[in-house]
Amino acid sequence: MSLKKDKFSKLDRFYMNLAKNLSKQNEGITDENPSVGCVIVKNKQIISYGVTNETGRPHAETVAINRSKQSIKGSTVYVTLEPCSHYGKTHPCTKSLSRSKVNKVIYSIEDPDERTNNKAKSYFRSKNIKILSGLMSNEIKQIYNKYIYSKKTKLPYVIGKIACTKNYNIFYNNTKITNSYSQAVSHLLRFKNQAIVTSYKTINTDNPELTCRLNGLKKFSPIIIIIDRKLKVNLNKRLFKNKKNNRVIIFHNSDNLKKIIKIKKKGVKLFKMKNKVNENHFLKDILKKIYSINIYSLIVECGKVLTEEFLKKKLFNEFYLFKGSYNQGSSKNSILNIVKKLNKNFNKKMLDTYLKNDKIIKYY
Ligand code: AOF
Ligand code: ZN
Repeated sequence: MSLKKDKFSKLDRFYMNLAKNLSKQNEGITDENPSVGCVIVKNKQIISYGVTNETGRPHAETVAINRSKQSIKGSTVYVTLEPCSHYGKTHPCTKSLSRSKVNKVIYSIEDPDERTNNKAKSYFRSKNIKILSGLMSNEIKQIYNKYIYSKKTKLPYVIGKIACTKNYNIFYNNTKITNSYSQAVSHLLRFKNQAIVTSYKTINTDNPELTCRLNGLKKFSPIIIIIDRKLKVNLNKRLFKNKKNNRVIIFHNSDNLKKIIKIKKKGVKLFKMKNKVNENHFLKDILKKIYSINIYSLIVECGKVLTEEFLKKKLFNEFYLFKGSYNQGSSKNSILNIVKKLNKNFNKKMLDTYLKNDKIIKYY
């Protein structure tokens, strides 16, 4: 029996693994663009590396090309994602690499973006540059699962989140029911995703800030999207006092001109949804619109009603249940129905991180 020879060497794996780790560095802060890692190797030495820049540009390959202190002619380039071939906000990376006369390109997975998908191979071949793909593709696909889902379905990847007491009650009025470790994880979710979706009710009752308050990371806070069909949101709340109002978007269905003018004065963007007729598709239509404004990942952080609505319509891709360590509250604030549905519809696992006495259950 003949064994099929692996087209990749141990060293290829080593360099691609470095590129993979690099790509994780900017995950969540490259806007709608995926965070890509790139390592350039010449004469068995790493001569440069790059990761997609904050806010998505320049791309990883350009960062690596520009960082190199020596010519990259004759080198091998390892990239986690197929180098782009399209003219978007930046020049195609395929062209930049070919112009630099690299010898070989190894990328892991194909870019699902239609503008560039599966185009790099024929381009590099036409330029006599060796090209291989598929290295560590199973692992690297995991990193881009939100991006791939979003490009394929033309919808954002939706992550639900809710916090409850040990006996499954939620509280209003900003009472803390989970500890500071849980809160750090919830802020990490805000850091890693582009937007937060919430309801006017949550704004009016909890008065949340909805920022990422991990040390030094506030500038990477998500865009805030409020679902407020009848424009009932209270404009005196904390959210409208800070200067980031241009990062607040309200989806509504109202003709209340007076309120519309007041909201616009605050610098908040408004999107009016048409489908009064088909109430059933309201959330899905909002998600489609959110994708069209270049948001590919979001967290839904709201109360019982909107969470249940998302759940009923099967719009969550994954869900985090944060559970405090005390029995508190009253059963009128119970989310047991939600928990039952989550248990029925998803796989679950306990989050593997230190949380003192709290628990976070990931549904996926
Ligand atoms: C790469 N390297 O580091 C990234 C790529 O609007 P643009 O011009 O910035 O293009 C965005 C698209 O580029 C994005 O949808 C994806 O297809 C690709 N991302 N490509 O060669 C990178 N981040
Ligand atoms: Zn590119």
